[in-house]
Amino acid sequence: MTVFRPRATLASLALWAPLALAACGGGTAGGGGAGATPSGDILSLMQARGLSEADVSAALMTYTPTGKHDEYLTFASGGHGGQLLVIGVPSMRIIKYVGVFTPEPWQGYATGDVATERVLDGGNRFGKRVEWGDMHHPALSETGGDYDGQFIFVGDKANARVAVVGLSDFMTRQIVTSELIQSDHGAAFVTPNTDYVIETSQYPAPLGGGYAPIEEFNEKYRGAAIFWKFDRQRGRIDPTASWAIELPPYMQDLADAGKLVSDGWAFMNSVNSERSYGGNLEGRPSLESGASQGDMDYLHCINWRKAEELVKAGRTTTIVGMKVISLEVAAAEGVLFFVPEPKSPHGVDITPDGKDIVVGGKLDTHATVFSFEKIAALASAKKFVGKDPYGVPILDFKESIRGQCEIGLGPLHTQFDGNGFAYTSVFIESVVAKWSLKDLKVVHKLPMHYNIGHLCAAEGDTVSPDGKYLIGMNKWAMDRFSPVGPLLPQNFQLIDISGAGDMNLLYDMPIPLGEPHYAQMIKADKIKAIEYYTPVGTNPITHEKDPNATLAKQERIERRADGVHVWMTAVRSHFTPDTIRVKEGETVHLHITSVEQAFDATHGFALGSYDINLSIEPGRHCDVTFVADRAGVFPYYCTEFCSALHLEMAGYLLVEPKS
Ligand code: CUK
Ligand code: CUA
Repeated sequence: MTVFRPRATLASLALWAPLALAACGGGTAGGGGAGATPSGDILSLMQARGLSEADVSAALMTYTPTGKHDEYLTFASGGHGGQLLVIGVPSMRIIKYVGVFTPEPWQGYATGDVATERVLDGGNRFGKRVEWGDMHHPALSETGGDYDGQFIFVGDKANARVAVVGLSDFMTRQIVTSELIQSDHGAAFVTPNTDYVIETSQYPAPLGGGYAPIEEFNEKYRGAAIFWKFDRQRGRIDPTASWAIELPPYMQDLADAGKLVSDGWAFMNSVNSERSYGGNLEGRPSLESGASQGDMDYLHCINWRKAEELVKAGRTTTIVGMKVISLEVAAAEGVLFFVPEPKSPHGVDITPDGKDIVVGGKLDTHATVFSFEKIAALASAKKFVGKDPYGVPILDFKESIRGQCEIGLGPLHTQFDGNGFAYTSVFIESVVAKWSLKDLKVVHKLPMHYNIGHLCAAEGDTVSPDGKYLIGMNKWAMDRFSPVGPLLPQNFQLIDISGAGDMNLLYDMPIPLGEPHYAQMIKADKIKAIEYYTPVGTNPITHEKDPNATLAKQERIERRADGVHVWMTAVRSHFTPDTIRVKEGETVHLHITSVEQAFDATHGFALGSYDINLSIEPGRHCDVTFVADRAGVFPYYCTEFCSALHLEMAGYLLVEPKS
């Protein structure tokens, strides 16, 4: 049994001294230090729970007492769950799920509510609704390269969609998609003032969604980078002002926008310069082995400011409604350059000063640090070592890099603190490697459990990262949590990176949803969320008073040419009207307004068998349209326990049979 002796780190915790004093029932004031002795109560608690001194130290750094808020909010992708997760840091409490690519009944998102159904329909592919998405990379809106807390954008890899989520109410406002591309991965990434949201395809296919035999892969299959124009005033992407650049049929991977000195450029890496397209039952090598034959792939460097000029000058062709700069034009006009990068790279991350581009090697043991200054100089001097088969100029690898950091097995993604250190996830080795950007030397490795993918540091993608916290987003959980069958959660591990030296593991948090890929962590006080919708009857998508908003005493039922309209209000603890009579086969339009203006006084509206569930937050207006095609008696009720008479907040839809 080890005797508990507070270390300097423990004693230096601001929380520690008061806790020790309180626990000792007063004790001697004297600034904590080595003199602060834990009470018998704390010692026995530690013994009973088998906690070490390091455990208690970690607990003190993450424990967030009742009523206290977290310093940071992390927005994590919910992977193929299609939802966005909001997590408090350092407590690692899940605060919200935001329905984005998937209907979310609790929020009344696309489960009958017309406004949100339309948002989801914005992402329809080839005329069909898609009710799930594979969310990979959230990107907070930026002003001057810093997160501004207004919006967050996310990409759906499977269906090539990008969504806009408003952070005044954490609602998905818009989903856009272009059939130009059939998948994405380099999405979503924003330029430093959120002029553009970048979405880059992953798996090459004929542009626009047509068919071409796979044997014509090199000739007919292409990638593309879409630059979605964001209209901050309207809080919407403007598809008509958006454009794309055609790319060769390599598999473009992650992207990042330049900042400060490299503002105006975007970078994305790629795998499969071999242009392997599989066929392992047809006598060709499998896609995977064919794609990893060569030693180098291509880092794509895009001068998007120049591309923007070409678009303005009309140097585009239009494919499925999207203006596209052809590969030929992009290569000839100095928009697109390639730099070789080590075998099967994965992450590409721009340093906070915008000077360097860090690429993780995946099948290489290095993080390669490319110099923007060198790349830009070679590009403008037209100093090329050759061209790829599509005429894209290639710069010399050695002349483009500042150096390489020997990281370990399988470096993927990199984040930064504000103190000159980079943190790279090392997938195969299952560690986070902390290394110095100055001399490119690893200073510490912290084991992860297990197989880390992305990592996310406080304000980590901005021009001024905070350091402090890092989250390792681990792909496997294995023995970390209670067994729950073969499908296990993933494990987000919170790491203290505040010190100049070693990193410290603080907390394990299971993520029982999708496969979260990436996250961004923002200072919580940057987010100005509303407490309720005002004025009463606000449509949460337009943020304007809805034309069908219903105030108290305006409730009514009218029969019109297009069906039965019900203008309804919800308030603690009744719906008005609470009796709705219709005939079988009639179309029913419900216009429901919560006339509440009280914080957290949310009502729900569930109409079972008709597949309708709404969340009617205070002041929110919801519309529903359905055909009453089943005769019978259908209760509707409030799904949020809103008051002592919540159970009585109900009514009946009476559908009278035709005959
Ligand atoms: S990816 Cu998942 S670990 Cu989609 Cu950014 Cu690298
Ligand atoms: Cu309203 Cu329960």
